[in-house]
Parts: sequence; C-alpha cells; structure tokens
Amino acid sequence: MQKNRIILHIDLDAFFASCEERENPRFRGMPIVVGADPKEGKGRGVVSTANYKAREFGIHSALPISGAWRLCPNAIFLPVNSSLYSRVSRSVMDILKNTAQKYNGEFNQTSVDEAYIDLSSSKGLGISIAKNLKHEIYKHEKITASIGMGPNMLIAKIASDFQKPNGLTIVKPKDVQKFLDPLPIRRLPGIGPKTERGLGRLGIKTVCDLRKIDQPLLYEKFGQQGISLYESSHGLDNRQVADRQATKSISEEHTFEHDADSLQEILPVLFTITKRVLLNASSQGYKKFRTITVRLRYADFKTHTKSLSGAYNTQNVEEIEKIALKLLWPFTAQNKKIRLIGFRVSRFE
Ligand code: TTP
Ligand code: MG
Repeated sequence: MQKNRIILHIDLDAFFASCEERENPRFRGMPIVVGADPKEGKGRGVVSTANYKAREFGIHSALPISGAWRLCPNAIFLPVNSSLYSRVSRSVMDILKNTAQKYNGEFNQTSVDEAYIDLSSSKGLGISIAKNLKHEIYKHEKITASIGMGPNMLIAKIASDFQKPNGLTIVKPKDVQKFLDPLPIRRLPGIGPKTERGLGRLGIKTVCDLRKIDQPLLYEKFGQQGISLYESSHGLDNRQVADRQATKSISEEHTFEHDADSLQEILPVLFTITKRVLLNASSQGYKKFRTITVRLRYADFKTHTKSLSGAYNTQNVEEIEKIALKLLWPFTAQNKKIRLIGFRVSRFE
C-alpha cells in the first residue's frame, strides 16, 4: 500500500439550512429547521437538518418535527427544496472535482454534501489546497464547508467533523493516535447508540479505552464489527478514494428513537429517506437505476429486505415513494414493533 497518503474529506455545514439561509438573507442569525411541516406541533415526519443556531435548542437531523416545534416554536420551519440543494451540490462538487484533477488526485462524492479527494500527489500543498477550497466554495456558493485532512479516509472524515462549522482540521500521521484517543467512541463511523451502550457496559467510553481492548475480546463481543472497531480505534483504514464501492448503491437507514408500531410513524420517515437517497443519487449525476430495495428490522432484530427491479428515474420521486411503501407495507402490518427502516437504490445506468 502507498505510504504517506494525504486525504481530504469535505462536508458542507448544515447543508440544506445553509442553502436556505443564503437564499433568504433575512433569516440570517435565526434558528432554521428544514424538514416536514410542524403543523403547530402536530406534524408527523422528521427534521432533515437544522442550522447551528437551531442546534443550540437541541434540534438535530432525524428528530421528530413535533419535538423540534416544542424545543423552539419560533424557529423558521422550511420544507425541503431538493432542486435548490441539488444545484448547489453540483456546483460545489465541480469545484472539488476540478481541484482533484489539477493535482492528479482521485475524487469521490459520497453523499449530497460530502466528498473525498486524494491529494497524495500534491507535493506538500495539502493545507493550502484545503484553505483554497473553502474559499472557492464560499466565493461561488456563499455556504461554508468543513474540511478534514489526514493519512486515510477514516481520519479525514473524523477530522472534518472535529471543528464544525467552517472548520479545517489537519491530522498529521504522527499525531493520529493523539487525535483519536480522547474522542468519545461515538465519533468513530459505524458506532451508533446501540454499540455505544454495549461498549459503555464494558467501561469503554473513549477511543483510548477501546484501543486497549484485545482483538479477540472485541470479536467475541461484537463479531465482525469488533474487527472494524479494533482497526478504527487504531486509526487504520486501507480504503482507496477511487474505490467506487460506495456508489454501486446509495442507501439510507433510520433507527427510530423509540420503536415504531404504526404506519403513521413509519411513512413520513420512509418518504424522507427515499427523497434523500434520490437527491443524493441525482446530485451524483445518476438518472436511471434498476433496483429499489427496502429494509426493515423489528425490535427483536429480525431483519427483512424486499426489492423490486424495473426501469426507474431518480426524478420520479412520487412513483418511487409509492413503490417503497408497497414493498414495506406488508411488514408493517404484522403488529410488531419496528426498530429500523432503510431504503436503497442500485444498479445505476
Ligand atoms: P449532514 O452532512 O449529515 O448534515 P448537515 O450538512 O446538515 O450538518 P453538518 O454541519 O453537521 O454536516 O447531511 C447533509 C444533508 O443531508 C443535511 O443538510 C440534510 C440531509 N439530511 C437529512 O435529510 N436527514 C438526515 O438524517 C441527515 C443526517 C441529513
Ligand atoms: Mg454536512
């Protein structure tokens, strides 16, 4: 494997909300929540994102919109305007792609507002390129990005989140362990609330705690995931930016804060993640795809997936939402509590 790689991870700040703030300067400085209609606290559905001002009230992505209303009824509540975000995303991604090309580096967009660039061939210019990218993005699109730079994709990703918003965090290879050790384990990709609780029961709270656990014990407790926990706690990651694995399919999952037991609760969430996946796909230039898959996990962890193949277009949002519902519906009619739902599109053309 190549030594001394330089990888950037770019993640736009409060992306949907930043686009709205830019379009409506009169909202600047006010809490903004983008997502479902709150209907004065009676609305179903969830928050897509909130700007940093609204986050001060405890509002965050995936929170039920009714909860967001209770936390801050005076916030500006706005619906999701996918075509705006898609336009901004494409423009930002063009800036990133051009820079990657200029320095002979690989580029990979991993979501509507995130991408990696491999700058290993840039001969020590990594930091100034990162600064320049932030500047260019702001100049052209009037929104801010946070950037992380590190020796692999894992470290770059954690670093981009480290000083949000408008952050730039550089982690040199020799500082990787020093950077990771004090972080709460939740900062490692793939650790959700459940694994966090499982590790907490073993007294593991920080990456440093996790790093001290032997691999066999982690394997015994967490199976295959234990191996990844070991690797990420040591800052190891061999993935290549050019590896298109991530875009063979695009998916999204949602774990309910409290297990759901009615279609009324599930439906708005299913539609939210469906929209997001389609926006993500179209912002990456995908128009046509052949397979739609839904996934559902009951509270007892029994998991089911169901797919349908045909000829689909990422622009036909309503048609695809209907198909997702049709696939998921039989599982929701079982009188069983539901822990998680997921939606995936694959086989792009
Ligand atoms: P993120 O990059 O996860 O979040 P963000 O850009 O809003 O905020 P941050 O500054 O922490 O990066 O997601 C990008 C966009 O995707 C976000 O603006 C809205 C959308 N989104 C949802 O619709 N639902 C979700 O659960 C999440 C996490 C994001
Ligand atoms: Mg973001």
